[in-house]
Amino acid sequence: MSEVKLSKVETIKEESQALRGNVAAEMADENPYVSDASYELLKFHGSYQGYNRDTATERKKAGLEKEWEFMLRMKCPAGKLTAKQYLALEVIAKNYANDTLRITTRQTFQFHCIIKENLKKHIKAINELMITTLGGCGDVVRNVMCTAAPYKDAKHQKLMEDTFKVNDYTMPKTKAFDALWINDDGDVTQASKDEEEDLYGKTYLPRKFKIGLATPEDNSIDVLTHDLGIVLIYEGDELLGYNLYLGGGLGMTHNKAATYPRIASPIAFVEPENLLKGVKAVVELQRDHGDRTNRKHARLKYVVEENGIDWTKETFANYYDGTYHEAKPVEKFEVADHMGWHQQGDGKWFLGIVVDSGRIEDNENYTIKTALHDIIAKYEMDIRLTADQNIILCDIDEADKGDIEATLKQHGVVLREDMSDAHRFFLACVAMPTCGKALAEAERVAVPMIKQFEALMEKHGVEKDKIAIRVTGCPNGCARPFVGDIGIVGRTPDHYALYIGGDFEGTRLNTKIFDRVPYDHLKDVFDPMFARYASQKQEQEGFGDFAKRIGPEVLAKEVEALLGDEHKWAKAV
Ligand code: SRM
Ligand code: SF4
Repeated sequence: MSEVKLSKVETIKEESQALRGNVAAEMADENPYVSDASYELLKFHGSYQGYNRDTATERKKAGLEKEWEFMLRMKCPAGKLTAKQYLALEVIAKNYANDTLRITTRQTFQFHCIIKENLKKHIKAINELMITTLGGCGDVVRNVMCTAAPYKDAKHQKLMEDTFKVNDYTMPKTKAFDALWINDDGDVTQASKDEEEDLYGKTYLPRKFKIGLATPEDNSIDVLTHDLGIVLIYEGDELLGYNLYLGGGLGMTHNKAATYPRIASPIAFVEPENLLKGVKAVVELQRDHGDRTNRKHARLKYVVEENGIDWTKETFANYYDGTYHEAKPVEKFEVADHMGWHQQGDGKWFLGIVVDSGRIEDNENYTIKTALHDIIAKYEMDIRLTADQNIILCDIDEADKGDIEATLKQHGVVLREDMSDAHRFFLACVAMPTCGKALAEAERVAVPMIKQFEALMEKHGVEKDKIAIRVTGCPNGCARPFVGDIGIVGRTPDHYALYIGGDFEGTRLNTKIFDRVPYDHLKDVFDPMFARYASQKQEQEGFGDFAKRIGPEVLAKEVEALLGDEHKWAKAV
């Protein structure tokens, strides 16, 4: 039998002494960058090395080194932060990064443009706030998500409690993080015996692993796009237990059929006291069965899809220390809107504020960073970051609502009730200039794109319809474009593949209709589609459901017939 050739990263992990490698020495050397091995290990500590893509070509021509910089991602289970933490993170972003906080699609903050000599200071400063970046990235369980709404009822409290429980249980045990970044007397080259990773093992997982928790009434985290989606099943007020959905994931490569997005499948049900046993079984299943030879084929979704549902159930049952039960039927998922004002249930209010692409900065559109700073410094409220890159201010007294609204308006921040749904539900990933994978722009074209969609929807009288539009700079799917009503996915500079027919509730994948639409022609595709939607939609039917009913390919062919003679790109796929 030929020997299995593991991917390079497997050897790097194996030889790393529990994620230490040569990171300490390289952090201290004169280079503005690190080696390939340290690049891989740094991910586990929460950081990606990249470079400024806007300046790279010019600098190369001029014989200059790239502008190397590091991105840093915190862990922030359930998106929960205190005012004190928020205000301190603002200062850290100013001191060591590009003075912006970037809310991610997984409810945490990223910092961009950190130079190497500031990385250690940055991580240490975050750690002083009792926040870690360990496991922000890397082949471990990533930030654990749940619905961010801070309702003060038993169900939401339980959701939050469970999220923290799963997060704590899946944290890596390595002391490398403390040794490298926090304590000056830790061992930066050798792991000790008590650092053994009982859950992960020496080579951790084959790939990143994502866990999210939700209820059927509020799937605002797209729970079925997770490697492990955990859905709380209630009968009235009684928690019966948890459905475990396995094998969700969105990343793919354009025109490589072996890679694909996938919605997670219901595999098992576990009783309330067995949640962690269920999590353990799923993580171990992926640890032992995920493909360690090919990182493009290493996620749990490929294990589930290729071995089948029966195999997955049986294998889960073998790992699970308890009696196996089939998942309970769930009729439908819904998405609740947590933006705007809501009563918490304890006499206080929370306010959800839409942050364009999650980027908290003062810019020509609004001065949201100053507005949030002033409000949070004055009222010292708790904060929740949401899975759609927005922020929730909690625990607000009725009497303070007016002042808070006035501050936001004064800084040009549009409140939910004054905002179109196209704007409200728009997601854009980071993309250029920091993301090394971006094929086209996303965050930087989000605001003009929203305006285009608003104008089109208004033209056809569907501006009040909830439509989730999601744009990414490449098919890795970081803004979850394959589960929105409309997915716009970077293909080449200024060109996007288009997807329609997913549902607003995040339970159905959409379908590709065009491969390479120039940015300037996006409106030409959606103009006729919205016209037909406006005239033929059924009551309460979203655009994604409409597209699915008529057939994405039918709608695409109509656009092709309309534009095809004039435009080469207008060829339905
Ligand atoms: Fe992502 C890689 C940004 C959520 C799928 N993602 C990246 C990197 C690190 C680029 C890289 O590998 O060099 C991006 C950093 C860009 C930058 O400059 O900051 C990046 N991903 C993001 C964020 C910040 C997007 C955002 O605009 O908010 C999100 C951070 C989440 C977090 O806080 O942990 C983010 N990424 C997602 C999601 C959505 C989710 O998890 O709910 C997905 C799709 C779900 C999934 O995992 O399948 C996602 N990111 C990927 C992939 C594809 C993985 C795959 O299985 O093929 C990559 C590429 C990779 O891992 O090789 C990737
Ligand atoms: Fe980068 Fe692609 Fe993710 Fe966008 S979707 S942040 S371009 S990896």
